[in-house]
Amino acid sequence: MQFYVMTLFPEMIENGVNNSIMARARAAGLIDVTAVNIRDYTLEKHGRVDDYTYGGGAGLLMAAQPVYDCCMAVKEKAGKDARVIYLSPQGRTFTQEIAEEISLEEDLILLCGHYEGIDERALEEIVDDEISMGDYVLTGGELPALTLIDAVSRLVPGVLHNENSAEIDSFQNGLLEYPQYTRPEEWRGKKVPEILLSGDHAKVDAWRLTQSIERTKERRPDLYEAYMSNKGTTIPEETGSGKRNQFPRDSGSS
Ligand code: 4GN
Repeated sequence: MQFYVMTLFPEMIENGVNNSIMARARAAGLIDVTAVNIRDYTLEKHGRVDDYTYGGGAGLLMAAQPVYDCCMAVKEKAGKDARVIYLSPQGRTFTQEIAEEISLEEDLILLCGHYEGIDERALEEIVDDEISMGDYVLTGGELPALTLIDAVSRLVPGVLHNENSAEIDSFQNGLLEYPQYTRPEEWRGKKVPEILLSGDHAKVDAWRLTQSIERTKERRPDLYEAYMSNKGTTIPEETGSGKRNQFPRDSGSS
């Protein structure tokens, strides 16, 4: 999967994907991330990309021209139909389900804004989808873009090494993760739950599911309600094509 990121701070993107699992996935050719500097496309003679807003008000806005021209140049490489996602507090809130849907794309273009935002006319021309990481405002869209790239990359087959990964399966059923332990068996007087040492996989699985359900009920009653009301519904099997790891609730529109 190929990500293109339109940004005024390409080094933020480079630094963000050059570590850990994303770096390994890039080296293996499973994903690639290309940061494109919007400033390289400005026609303004001093290299400016920002200007004052019509109607007044504080702060600067990114002008339409460099954003639009940058996007057209990226689409020459990514393909005319590549989906353009703008990261903004006004978008629909990102979820695991959206990550799964996006992971089916071959090429993706992410647009990062700065200052007070981007001229609405450029957004109207190029943006297919607007996504928010949550109800808070940041100085730029780069950290949300990196968050999206991370969440989507780990769903690309091969990136996590274990195709039917427990990590994938656990949030996939709409429940929070169960508690986990590694050596030593006892630490600061706290013992690892006995059942995890038993070697009885069926019992371990049952214990983990119970823990997940209790924890979800306690910490995320919204997820718990959704889980309980979907208990009788069928979770689609892996078909080898189409949607992977479908989130078993709320798969329609809202
Ligand atoms: C996205 C972008 C928060 C998010 C952002 C979010 C940059 N802040 N919640 N800041 O996903 C005005 C123009 C603010 C771009 C935007």
